Amino acid sequence: MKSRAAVALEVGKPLELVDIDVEGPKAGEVLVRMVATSVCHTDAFTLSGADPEGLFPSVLGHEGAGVVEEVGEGVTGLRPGDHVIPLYTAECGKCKFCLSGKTNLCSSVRATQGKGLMPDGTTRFSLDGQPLHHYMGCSTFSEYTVLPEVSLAVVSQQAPLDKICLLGCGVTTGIGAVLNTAKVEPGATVAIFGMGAIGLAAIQGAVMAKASRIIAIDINPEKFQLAEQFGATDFVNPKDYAASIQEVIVDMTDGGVDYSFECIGNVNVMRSALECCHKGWGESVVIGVAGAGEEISTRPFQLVTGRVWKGSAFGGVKGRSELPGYVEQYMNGEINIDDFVTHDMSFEKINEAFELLHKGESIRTVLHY
Ligand code: NAD
Ligand code: AHE
Ligand code: ZN
Repeated sequence: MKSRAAVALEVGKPLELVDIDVEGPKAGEVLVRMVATSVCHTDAFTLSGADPEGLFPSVLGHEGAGVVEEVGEGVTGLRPGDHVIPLYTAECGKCKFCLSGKTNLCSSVRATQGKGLMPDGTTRFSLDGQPLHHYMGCSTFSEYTVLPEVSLAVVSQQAPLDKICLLGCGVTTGIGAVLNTAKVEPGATVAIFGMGAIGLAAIQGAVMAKASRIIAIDINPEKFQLAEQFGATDFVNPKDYAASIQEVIVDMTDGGVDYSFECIGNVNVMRSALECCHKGWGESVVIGVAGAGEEISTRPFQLVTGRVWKGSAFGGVKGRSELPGYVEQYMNGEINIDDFVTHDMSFEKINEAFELLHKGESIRTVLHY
């Protein structure tokens, strides 16, 4: 079938709006009609070429929501008409990772997903006969996309798809990193670096966890108004200080924070985030994505003296079993998604959504098919 899509043909170039060919779902796969998608910093980062693992040409996008159109042979957990959120972190429930009870990372489709292919090692997308790569197992920048069954969460039909699409990455990642990965406890002090969707969602998670002090850090002071609305208590622009940002935070907090979160993807800030943690117990969670091959560093003494460095993918959330609950929490008013949507536009304007994100003018632009 033909599908409207925004294709990343080359590194660093705007996406091309074209009609691509999409093959129907094979065994264990599902054809989904996307209704809404947003642009996450990770899509922009991949398109920029800063991550050497980025594959081209490809159909990017991993934060979306849609409706099941057709299921392939052997698919039993979903049927046409189901409302779904694509998962870049699958959940098969059977692999060593899923059975460990220790992680949300699932190995069932990860190897082929990383190569931009479906689990059978082939692609369902092509343009004028030329194969296109899938992206993060989702490819939400095509109106019709094909995913493995294990990469879809079935959610309430009552929930607006143009809002819950943000649970496909940004909102879930930030909240989950605080509640699942760090397990922030009531009264704790928290520093959050980067006030994009991920950082703002981490603020929301810290409020849910009843943190006593939530320090919002960004070099763009325009972001602080929303940070305050989400519940941050302190606002720090590193550019306002001669001292390092870790020194500033340590001074503000009688020796450092209990928890910090890096939501930027800058390895130098990752170091600052670790080093602003309190001696003896402070924990820092890396959420930001740096390019493959980049490295973080600190003095081992930072760890010897009790600070802990962790990372979090999709907020530690197991998508198929836990994401429907996040949707319910949104419907009950316990999770705010609406305030992340700073812009709404038609899918055809997708390159504008990338520009707004680059300029720091949007949190999330929701694109409607
Ligand atoms: P964004 O671009 O919307 O926000 C990043 C923010 O960081 C901006 O407000 C920017 O002004 C700020 N910033 C940039 N450099 C800074 C610095 N040196 N000091 C302080 N602030 C600085 O991005 P986003 O969509 O919120 O994503 C944030 C990061 O999280 C990205 O690296 C993205 O790839 C990553 N991410 C990771 C996961 C995961 O599962 N681990 C999921 C989603 C996104
Ligand atoms: N290619 C990069 C890593 C990319 C990365 O860390 N991706 C995040 C999701 S970002 C969503 O916006 C993730 O969850 N990774 C887990 C996984 O299994 O990919 C590199 O450094 O290699
Ligand atoms: Zn993302």
